[in-house]
Amino acid sequence: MSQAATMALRAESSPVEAVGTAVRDFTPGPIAVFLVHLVRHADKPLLIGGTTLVVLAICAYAASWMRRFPLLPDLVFFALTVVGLLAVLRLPHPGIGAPLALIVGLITWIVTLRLLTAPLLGETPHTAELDSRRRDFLVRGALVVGGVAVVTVAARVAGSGRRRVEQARRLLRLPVKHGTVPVGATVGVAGIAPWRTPNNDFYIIHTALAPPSISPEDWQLRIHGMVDRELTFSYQDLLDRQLTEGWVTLCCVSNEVGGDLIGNAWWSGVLVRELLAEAGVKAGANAVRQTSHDGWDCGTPLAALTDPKRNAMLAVAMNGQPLPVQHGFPVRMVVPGLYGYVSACKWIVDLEVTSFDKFSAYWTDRGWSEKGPVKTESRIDVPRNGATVRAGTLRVGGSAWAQHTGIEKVEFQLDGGPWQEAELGRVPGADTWVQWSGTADVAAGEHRIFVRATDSSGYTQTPVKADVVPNGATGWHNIPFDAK
Ligand SMILES: Nc1nc2c(c(=O)[nH]1)N[C@H]1C(S)=C(S)[C@@H](COP(=O)(O)O)O[C@H]1N2
Ligand SMILES: [Mo]
Repeated sequence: MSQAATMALRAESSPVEAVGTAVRDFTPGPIAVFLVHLVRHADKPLLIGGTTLVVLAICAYAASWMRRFPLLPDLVFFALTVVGLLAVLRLPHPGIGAPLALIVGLITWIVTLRLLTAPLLGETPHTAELDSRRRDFLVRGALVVGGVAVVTVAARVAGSGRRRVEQARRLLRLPVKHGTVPVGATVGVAGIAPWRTPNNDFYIIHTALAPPSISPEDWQLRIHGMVDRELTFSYQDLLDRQLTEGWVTLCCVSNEVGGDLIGNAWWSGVLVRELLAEAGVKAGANAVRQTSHDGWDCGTPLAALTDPKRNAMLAVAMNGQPLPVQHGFPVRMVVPGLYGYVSACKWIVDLEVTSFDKFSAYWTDRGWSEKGPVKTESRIDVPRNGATVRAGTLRVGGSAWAQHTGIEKVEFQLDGGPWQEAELGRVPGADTWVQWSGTADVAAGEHRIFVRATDSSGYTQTPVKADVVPNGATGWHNIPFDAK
């Protein structure tokens, strides 16, 4: 009921989400990492579903004691409401909707429980009377179920803040290009991840249980801290400026060797270095703390944002579309060459110019490194892990990346034989991934293929395996396959 009321009231986040968030925040670092990074998309359904189940179980249990302690369910639910309120109030933007929804939920619970159980309570009846009491109970039960259904439908019809923001997003017409995939970027081996990642396939990583709903007209970015003058920008302020556009590959520090937490898109936005220059960065600063509307934060080296050769931008569009809500609508940061957890703040609202010794950010508090430059990596996309292929000449291929350094060479190796140099797709700069392809002769039987990349600094990927914690996995991606 609280959930339904949340929808009706267009609240930002529901009480269940708030409790889920609190559970997440009070979970020790390694377990939080497990939830957010390893369970990936499933962590939110798990937390929200888990919280709902626990609440339902507690309510059911309390109700089963009602005959003996008539006030117990009310007390228990009151306690749950207080927990919910505390959880909601510790959110960065609690709003009025969620607390209201909790109170609606409390009243609903008390009323429905009385309504439902009235026929069952009281003196133990004679068998004749029992039937009519049961019927009465069933009728009341049906009424409650019907009531909940009506309210839920009404809440949906009333619409949510989320849908309003989705609508505002759809109506936006931004002066941006769609980006044309450069000729030669694709090496033409079926099965390699597309060079441009469509928005719908782009990996999603964030700690928010529900992405914040921010209308462009409500959005503001504040730049403050070690600056000569504090500045505030509206969405329109950004659009009124000269927009920068370009291809940048974004990847996640928790991408395992061979993993798919990586995507390449055409981004459009405003260069942060221009905004920082207008604010006037004071001597002694070396970091920028970026904070999102939902309170997540990350620390980025100031130099990466002010470097005239690195186009760090406040992006408003992705592949020619206004940013999808999941990817940070209306504005997010994109910094070539840094892992997302130290740079790619979505739903960004605050830039504080500061120094690394003065703060620590969300993931650094949980055991990840303060600095997160992207590590040079490569991946085999074809053949697939464990595939069965036809014996003879085999086309192999995949992707390699060393954002902002550039990929110089990719080599593959079959069954411990010599390393063979792969052909590379042509890319417009150093900030994107590169497709690679090659040809191998395979006899019938079991095989294993390895890949390794060398970047433009001359570094060749190490075979030494490292875990994703604290600053990115290393090792050579390799997969087994069969030829017949
Ligand atoms: N507000 C917010 N921004 C965030 C995060 C987050 O949890 N909250 N996660 C970061 C991480 S770890 C990564 S890898 C990228 C992922 O961006 P994407 O979901 O658009 O692919 O967003 C970054 N920005
Ligand atoms: Mo990430």
